Amino acid sequence: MANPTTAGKFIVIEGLEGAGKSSAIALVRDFLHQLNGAEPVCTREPGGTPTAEKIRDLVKQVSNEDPLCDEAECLLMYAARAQLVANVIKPALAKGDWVLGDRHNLSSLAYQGGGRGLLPLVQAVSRATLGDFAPDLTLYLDIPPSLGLARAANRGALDRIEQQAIEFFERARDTYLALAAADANIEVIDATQPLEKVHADILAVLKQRLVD
Ligand code: Z5A
Repeated sequence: MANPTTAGKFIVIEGLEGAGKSSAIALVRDFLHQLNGAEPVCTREPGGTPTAEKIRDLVKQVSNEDPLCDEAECLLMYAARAQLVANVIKPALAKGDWVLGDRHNLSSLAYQGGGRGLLPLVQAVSRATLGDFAPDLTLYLDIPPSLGLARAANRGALDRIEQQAIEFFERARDTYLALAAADANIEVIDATQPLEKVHADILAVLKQRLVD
């Protein structure tokens, strides 16, 4: 591919449950491999380091004896993210590697900020833990929650966050869209389209933002 960018960048895929992140990540990973001649470092959030994966288990499990309160959920998301950024993402970027993230800070703004109504807490913890650190490009796969949850319904038992009422996901989607409208580094992809069209739109954005 012509004119590859040499310094590593941090690319993130975001979207509600069932938006199609898994196949989008495979597509972007292949694109970056072709562009740079090397696989990007792939991360997922919450998770991606041994400590952050333990936190992932904590936030996903249902406990009737000790239900996770919204503030603890928010702080745990940032504890996991701080570990991942410090021990994986920043070292990889410093080496010149590309990093491809399955979710990042925008998920906390959407789910904990919009969904849980904790935006001031999310913004304060985000500033305190990440400072100005942010992805170079985020692809937000936009889908109405009713469609996303229907697509994801066949995947077995729902975790604690997946069990939230549809209004929670609607608030999260509204927040995703509002933040995307205000940030030139977030591209919205219409994920209600057939998969081939979603992928064509993703490749068009990647070519325009990373190659042209
Ligand atoms: N969370 C949070 O609250 N705060 C945070 O800061 C962070 C996360 C970082 C992580 O769960 C949970 O944590 C998540 C947000 C919260 N909870 N929720 N809800 P996860 O990592 O286990 O799950 P996920 O990230 O939500 O989902 P996923 O499984 O990784 O991917 P997906 O995008 O939801 O779905 P998919 O597997 O790619 O696609 C679903 C199905 O739809 C599949 O069968 C596809 O073949 C099909 N599909 C996909 N695209 C299409 C199109 N275009 N047409 C037709 N069918 C399609």
